[in-house]
Amino acid sequence: MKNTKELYEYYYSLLSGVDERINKLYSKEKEEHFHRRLEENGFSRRDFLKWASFMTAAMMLPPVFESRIAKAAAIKERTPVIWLHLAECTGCTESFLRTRAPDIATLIFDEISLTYHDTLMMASGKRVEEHLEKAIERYSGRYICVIEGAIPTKDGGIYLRVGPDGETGYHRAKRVTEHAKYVLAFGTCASFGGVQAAHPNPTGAKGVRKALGIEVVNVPGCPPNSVNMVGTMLHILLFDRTPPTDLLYRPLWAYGSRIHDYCERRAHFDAGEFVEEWGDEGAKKGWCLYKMGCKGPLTYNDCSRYRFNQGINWPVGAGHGCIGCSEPGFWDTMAPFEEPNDKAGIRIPGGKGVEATADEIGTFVAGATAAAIAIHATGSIIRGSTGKSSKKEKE
Ligand code: FSX
Ligand code: SF4
Ligand code: F3S
Repeated sequence: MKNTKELYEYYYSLLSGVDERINKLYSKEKEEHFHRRLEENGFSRRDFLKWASFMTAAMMLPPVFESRIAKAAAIKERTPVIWLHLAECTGCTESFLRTRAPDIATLIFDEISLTYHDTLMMASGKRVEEHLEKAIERYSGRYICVIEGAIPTKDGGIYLRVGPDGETGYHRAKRVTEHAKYVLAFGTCASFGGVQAAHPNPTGAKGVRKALGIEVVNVPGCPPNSVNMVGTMLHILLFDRTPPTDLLYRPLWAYGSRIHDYCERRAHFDAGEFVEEWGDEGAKKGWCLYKMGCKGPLTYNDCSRYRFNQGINWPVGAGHGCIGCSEPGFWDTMAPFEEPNDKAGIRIPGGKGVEATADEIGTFVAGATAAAIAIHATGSIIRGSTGKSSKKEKE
């Protein structure tokens, strides 16, 4: 957003949009049915409101949205989701299944109907293919397509074949996204290619946007935390539009600040207290992991705020530096992951290397992240959210 007026107009349009949808969809029976299901699953109305309030804050929406999100989540339309797995490890689905309030989010997604999910479906083989065909035909132009995994593009995409007919991942992704209303790339692989695209990238793996030349909302991370996936999906379900993104097409509410900005070890960074060796006194005291290779100052993501596995822990909390897994090309550009940053080619100026003071490091980091920050500065002149994300775009 360029200024307060634009921000106001943006929120106002979201608000009137959601009010209009609530008015159109509202029925007492639907709402009661939803609350009955919550109760049956052991959740009180208060638990649900707490969840709605958490998601509102996570999506960086003003508190005026809380009650609307609660209402809209309870009476939402059924929106089919077709969820494909391409070249990846399935860690993104694993992370998604461990949502913060698993059963509330799961309940909501149950109700929106996950029509096709490669991993979670019981059926296999030909039956699955038929099911996919039917889903595409029946919900054409209405479904959300979620893609996990990169798309190998070299030699006609032969390095990834899926299903009983050996269809290439490229072909499958193309035909499913062609009829989707929104396309979401969950994980760094689907967003930017991920590990498959690491040098020398023998299969020509690319992120979905680049491989297919279509509009996609990227939700990177290897894996992304569940709040980012659930929030992005919720945003589309509730507002019928994609959230504003940065220039890498990542939702700004989730990727608008750095890991370093909200890190629980940040006070130690500022005080110049660093872990110097694995297992040393500093490590035991929870000091900053910058000298052990932490890429938190270079990485835009919100793991330091929301963590993983229902908010239990996250990489830096567990004692390892952030490896920058939500940034494009992180396998190549952020490695080596566990070496002090000067060995990773992230050098502190003035020849002081790791002996530099926190201030000097801070100044350097600010310089080193200038490019990334520029992406955000420009990106936050918000790439407007859209009501349709699958239309072709020029690469
Ligand atoms: Fe990639 Fe996701 Fe890393 Fe794994 O599906 S982002 S390898 S956690 O599983 O795509
Ligand atoms: Fe946290 Fe890493 Fe920043 Fe240190 S460098 S404060 S561990 S994000
Ligand atoms: Fe990835 Fe760093 Fe979060 S490594 S999981 S972006 S803390």
